[in-house]
Amino acid sequence: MKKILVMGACGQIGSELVVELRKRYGRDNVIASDIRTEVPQGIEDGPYEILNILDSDKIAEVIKQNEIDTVYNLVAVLSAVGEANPKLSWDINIGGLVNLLELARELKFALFTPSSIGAFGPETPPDNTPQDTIQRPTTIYGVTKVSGELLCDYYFNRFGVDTRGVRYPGIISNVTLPGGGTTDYAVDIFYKAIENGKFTCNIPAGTFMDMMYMPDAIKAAIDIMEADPTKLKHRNCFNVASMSFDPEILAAEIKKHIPNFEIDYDIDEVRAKIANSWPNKMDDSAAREEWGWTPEYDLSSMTKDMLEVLSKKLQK
Ligand code: AKB
Repeated sequence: MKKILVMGACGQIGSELVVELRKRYGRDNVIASDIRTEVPQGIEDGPYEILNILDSDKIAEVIKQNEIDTVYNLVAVLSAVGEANPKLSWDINIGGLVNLLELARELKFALFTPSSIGAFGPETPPDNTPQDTIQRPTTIYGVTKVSGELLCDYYFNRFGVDTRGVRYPGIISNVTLPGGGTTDYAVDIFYKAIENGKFTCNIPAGTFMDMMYMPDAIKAAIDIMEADPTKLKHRNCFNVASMSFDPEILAAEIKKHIPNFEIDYDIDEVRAKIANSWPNKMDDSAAREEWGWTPEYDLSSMTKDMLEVLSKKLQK
């Protein structure tokens, strides 16, 4: 039986991952942790620890006490916030990861750390971005993501630590809002479409990025940690994809359900520049071949589900 610790459990991915992990492995076998003292609905019904990723001693104590064998590391300063505070981004994203890698080496647990489309840069081939290609990101977030991929590879090759990870697209979800990313518009648009019938987008029309619906993001995280390790050649940086669109295509899909919906633009130059340096659409064939990755949602099924779930939630 797995004993799991989720770090960054109150964030966009963590708050939904904890619920799914508890369904699969049992409530008491999944400890949620975050720096927050107030626990969001959905994860308050199971074990919770206040943990700072920079406090190795406290993390070690919780891991030893609970005989943790798997850690999901979802703590990250995202791309746009990172540009406003590069030192914080490095300290949290890399300082925190090094702490966990050292603990994993000593205490022998498996470690999931997500990378991102942010690990690519303007010199990367933007269409069907290959699994192995040029990675020269121009954001501090991207620098931490490439460094993280390499560090996880290093700890696996040098010390045998069971590190695994995927390169996430922008994640679209309806439980916890994302914070400080470049792809956040693709979540915000749904709230504004339902509340106001109108959305002002901070990313220019014509900017394509990979996106993924949360149930697929959760599936990717769990499936890769369950995968047969002998089949994994890329371990820490699998491209995973399910849909790619620009704001106009997403708006047109929403209009099929809300015909009067309107989009206009007020561009955030920092986010626009970041988005422009990222791929349009990744090739995820390595993940499909090495551990059977298959997403369940496309643009049309994601949009339908988002609007249904959010309409109910926002009515309350
Ligand atoms: C961001 O926009 O910073 C994140 C990401 C794509 O990693 N959502």
